[in-house]
Amino acid sequence: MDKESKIYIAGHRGLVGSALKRKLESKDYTNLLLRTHKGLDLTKQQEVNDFFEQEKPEYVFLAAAKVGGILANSTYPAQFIYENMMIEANIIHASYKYGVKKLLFLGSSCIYPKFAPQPLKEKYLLTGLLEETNEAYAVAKIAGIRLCKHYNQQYGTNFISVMPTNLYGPNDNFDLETSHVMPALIRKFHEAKVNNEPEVIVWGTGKPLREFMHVDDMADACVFLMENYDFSEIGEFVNIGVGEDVPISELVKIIKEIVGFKGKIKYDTSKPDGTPRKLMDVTKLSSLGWKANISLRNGIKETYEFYMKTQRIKIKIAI
Ligand code: GFB
Repeated sequence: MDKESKIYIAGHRGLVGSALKRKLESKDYTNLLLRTHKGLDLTKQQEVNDFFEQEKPEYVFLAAAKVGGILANSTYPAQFIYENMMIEANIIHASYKYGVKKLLFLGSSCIYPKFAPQPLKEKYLLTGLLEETNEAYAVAKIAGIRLCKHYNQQYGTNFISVMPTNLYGPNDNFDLETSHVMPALIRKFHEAKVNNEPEVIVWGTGKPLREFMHVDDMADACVFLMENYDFSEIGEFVNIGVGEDVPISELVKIIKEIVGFKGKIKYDTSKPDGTPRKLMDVTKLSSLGWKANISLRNGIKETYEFYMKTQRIKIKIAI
């Protein structure tokens, strides 16, 4: 990629897309192509084709997706599978049709079988049954990986895929029903502290293990791969993670301490735990020369500051 290359970030307002935008701008990429949902509905093939025909992007980061936490995934499976498959098929096909030089597709660690050996190696894809709470999303993401692979095989395109672990950071979704665990807990502990509540409710048993990566590390890894490696070098896809995980109960303790909540924690076991563990094997990524930088504690502190800043802005607007 040259600094003047026309680079389309699909989903630039989301957690990952906004981090990609920050990273590319900080590296002086000057020709970023951005569209909001209002201007371009990525589930509509004709709109996507017209956009690619008119704009002719040279590079594409496919970070647009319908995403959510464990409850959103299990409550709205039809929307998760339909919207994600439409977005992927439309963008990947248009990228082939209009001669995109290179595309990066973002998958997810939930593509791996529920009981795959840990840590998860890239070769475990499609070796067993998926976790039920996010099967719809996982099937759509697997379709995206295979779209890239088969377009490369048949048409000689250069579409690469990455599988990130659980991500968090600025511009995350802090809605208590649809968010992932990290933003949900930051908000729950903050509101409980401010309102002097005696306890915070945490979903599930607290026993599942999760690996968390700050989205700025993720964006750094994506740009690194786009700049340096082609499909012919990295193969079907690469895991992106930090290489270690924590039980949810430990994450709860860390967030409680950072926020400064003094009350009790109660586990609501009527809510699902999801997959017991999904730790990424990052051997392949390390061998390519990249590793994560941001520690879990520092990342959480920064995300909590972001959350408080947006809260203050909301209060100011309301006044
Ligand atoms: O982050 P999360 O929603 O998704 O939940 P997954 C992770 C774990 O945290 C689960 C527990 O065991 C939840 O039960 N948890 C505890 C909570 N308290 C809360 C809470 O207040 N909110 C939430 N959301 N969880 C998602 C998949 O799985 O991970 C997606 O559904 C995607 O497909 C994403 O792959 C990265 O890690 O279980």
